[in-house]
Amino acid sequence: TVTRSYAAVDLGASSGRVMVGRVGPDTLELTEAHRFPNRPVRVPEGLRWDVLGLYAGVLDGLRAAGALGAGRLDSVGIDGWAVDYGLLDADGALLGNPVHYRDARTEGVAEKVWATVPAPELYAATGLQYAPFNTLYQLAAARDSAQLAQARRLLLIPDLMSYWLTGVQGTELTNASTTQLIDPRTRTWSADLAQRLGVDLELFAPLRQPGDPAGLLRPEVLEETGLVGPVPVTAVGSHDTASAVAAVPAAGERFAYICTGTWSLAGLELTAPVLTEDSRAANFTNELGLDGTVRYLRNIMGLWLLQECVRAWGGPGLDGLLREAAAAPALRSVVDAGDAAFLAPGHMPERIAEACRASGQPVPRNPGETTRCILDSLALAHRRAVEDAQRLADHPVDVVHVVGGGARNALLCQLTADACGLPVVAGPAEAAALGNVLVQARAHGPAGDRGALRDLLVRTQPLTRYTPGGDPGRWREAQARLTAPR
Ligand code: LFR
Repeated sequence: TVTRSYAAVDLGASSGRVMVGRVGPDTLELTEAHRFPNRPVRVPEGLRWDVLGLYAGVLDGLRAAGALGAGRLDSVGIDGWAVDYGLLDADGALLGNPVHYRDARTEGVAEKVWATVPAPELYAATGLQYAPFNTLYQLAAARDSAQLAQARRLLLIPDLMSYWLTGVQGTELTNASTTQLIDPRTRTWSADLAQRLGVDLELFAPLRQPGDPAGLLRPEVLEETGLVGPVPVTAVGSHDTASAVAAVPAAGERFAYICTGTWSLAGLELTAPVLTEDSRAANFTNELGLDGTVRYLRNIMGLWLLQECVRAWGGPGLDGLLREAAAAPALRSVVDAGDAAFLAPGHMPERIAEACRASGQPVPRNPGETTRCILDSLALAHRRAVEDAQRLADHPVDVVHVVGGGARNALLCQLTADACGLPVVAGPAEAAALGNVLVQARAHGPAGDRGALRDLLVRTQPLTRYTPGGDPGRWREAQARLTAPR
């Protein structure tokens, strides 16, 4: 039997990594080849991504990935965070540093867009939740900029990396669905919407599906990385959340998932979008997934709240904080982890304290208590999202899968099980990289449906089960503190 090697480039908001996945009929092994920081940079014009640094990290990673297997790779796939993009001029050169989705430029922009296309109509046409950073609002914010006037092409970040590696341009569908310019029923551009909002769809390179070929590594890239050509690049679910959902080790359909990391993305995998007014009011999104699926989910601030506190506290170790949090009083104070007030970087402990004060709850007294407040609040937000999704989509579940970095956080997983009143299956932590690898493996090996991919995960990945416990009434009471009129 053959075992093949695939490199998964997975770009997160705080770090990038290149993993090598070895896949055979009964094997799925992931090895980290290289990890590098992704640090947003604040310049006078705002918050920007260091996209050249990121690309350099990708090249270093591919070199390290090759070194693990004598320079040979069967394919490379790239996934990353959504919505952000680079603009290219008529020569194909990058125009400026891509803007960070946490930049303030989109403040107040949505209202202007809604004056042309009212929010309910926008939701009915795209199924996308309201988030200030959706590409559509970013483009509206940039409307009169010199840069956009000069731009001939827009590439989402993973597509930009892919272009630099291969010279070939494309727009991968799962990530394209986060632009708010795709109709989730037809799974293609909404020309009508684009026209009404003055977005030139010619800016976008042709759509490609997960599994499609996306070019070959350029000779210069082979030389720089020491890889032996030809090495194909394969489109994967290039939205990291799409790759992570592809790696949820579920059996059957009655499951919810929570992809945890900088964000918590909590919801369901569906076969058709939910475009009702109730769904809009609950701010659920219909992003596109593999094989005609819809990722019906809600964005929750996630471990960003903790990452930002840790940064403010000067970087204490996570283990110590989690021990103190486990010993701290439970559900003493909770905040609304979906609140956009937590979106921007900076002063996170103060902002959490302020939210506790404003809702008449005790202010956490130390980092341990603040950490407990964050984890309780995340579990509470997970509970709400899992409950709301089941009701709005009329799709009941028996289990919650926690994948991504938070799957390693035992306290968060147990609290999530307790809050949801459902068993939690935690793992894999590297779900995005695994989903990336599996889609490549499917494109280059024997075909398998999503069920077969998930079955391989269940057979090969270590998973941890958490049984719900405690008094469910306490979570209802905590939720009421956030929703009570004051
Ligand atoms: C997670 C993620 C989310 C998206 C946010 C911004 O990494 O991709 O799915 O809403 O980042 O792009």
